[in-house]
Amino acid sequence: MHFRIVNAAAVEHPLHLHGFYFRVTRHGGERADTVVPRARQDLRNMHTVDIGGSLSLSFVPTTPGNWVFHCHFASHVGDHSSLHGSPDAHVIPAAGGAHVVPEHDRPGGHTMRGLVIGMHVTPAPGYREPDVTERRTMNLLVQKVPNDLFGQQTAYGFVLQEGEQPPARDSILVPGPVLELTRRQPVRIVVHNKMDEPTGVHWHGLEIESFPDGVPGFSGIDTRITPAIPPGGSFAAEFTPPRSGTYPYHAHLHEMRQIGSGLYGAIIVSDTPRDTTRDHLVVAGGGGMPIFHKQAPTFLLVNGRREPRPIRMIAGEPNRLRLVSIHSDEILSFRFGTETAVARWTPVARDGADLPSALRVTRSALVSMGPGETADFSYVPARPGPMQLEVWIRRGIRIVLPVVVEAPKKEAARR
Ligand SMILES: [Cu+2]
Repeated sequence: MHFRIVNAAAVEHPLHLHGFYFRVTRHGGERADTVVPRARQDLRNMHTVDIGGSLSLSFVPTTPGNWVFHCHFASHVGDHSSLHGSPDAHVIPAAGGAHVVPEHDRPGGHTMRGLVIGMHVTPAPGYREPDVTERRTMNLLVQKVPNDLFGQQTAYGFVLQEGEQPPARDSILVPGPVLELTRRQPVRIVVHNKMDEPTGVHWHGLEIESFPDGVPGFSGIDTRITPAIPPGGSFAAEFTPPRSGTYPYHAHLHEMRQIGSGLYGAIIVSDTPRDTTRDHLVVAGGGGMPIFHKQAPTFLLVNGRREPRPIRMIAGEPNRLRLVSIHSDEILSFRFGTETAVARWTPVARDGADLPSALRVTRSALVSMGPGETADFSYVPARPGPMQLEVWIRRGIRIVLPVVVEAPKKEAARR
């Protein structure tokens, strides 16, 4: 499939393809259209197209079912961006009573509107979904806690059940718990909705089957469609992650409210257990309902806090930084360095996929990412001292995550 996209709107759009990676073959602006050489085409499931920009992308739809290609700004795929519900959800008398809302826009259908394209990938004859009985099971609860965000707003959050007893009704984590998965190990993530409103969870960027992909009322094949998880209900997402990398997971229903209020987290798929003393995860997202039209104040949290806990590194040792940008409605900028100088890091992965060697070029440690984008970098600190990772939204909210570089211990230095 080849898509050619022209952004004629006065705002950028972080575009996301479910189910498959694509390659950007050309990108353009007001004055030029640039061909991307094959060696520099990385695998992406997101690309932010600039104002007045254009984009050519190519992908092969290898897994059958229903898939969406959409803008990842929550305000661009919700009720705000459509005429849904006005003046009558079904028949508009002004149009002679003849305007009937399309089938997909009826109650019980999916809730995405605006900047979204639905695609049906037809199964090849004889296609059968993988049938695996032995799966590692995780129980992921979705809960709400009133007045838990800055004492004002209801916090929404995930929590993993450890052992037999479910966690307390008022326990949540923002961001959600890190889902540490092993590549090629089948999992069953049972999502239990303990809230008073429906939800659905998307495992963003994982190349899995359509049914567990998590778009309520749309994901699936033929008549087997993912339902919204009702209050008190549960949904078993069964899949086998095929690729090691860094991914977000998040609510895929009423995204503005649910992601904005805390229903987001990170998935890390690995081949071997991670050494978390030098493999660092940074999840930047919202902490409260964003305000439509992007007026301040728009909340931002880094690892769930306005004053995030420091990361520790040892001089001379290689570190991996995994950055996840998952605010519901804002592009986030990241800068790593000392207070006065930008460091240089080496990009190693984007959107969960390892980068080709032509793109693993050490450069200034600055990156901007739309909602859902992830980027991994390697960095070897040269000397001990204070460093920092800054994260900000253009209109001014800025959070500083301290990075403490320590001198190597003597044993470690001798090894
Ligand atoms: Cu996403």
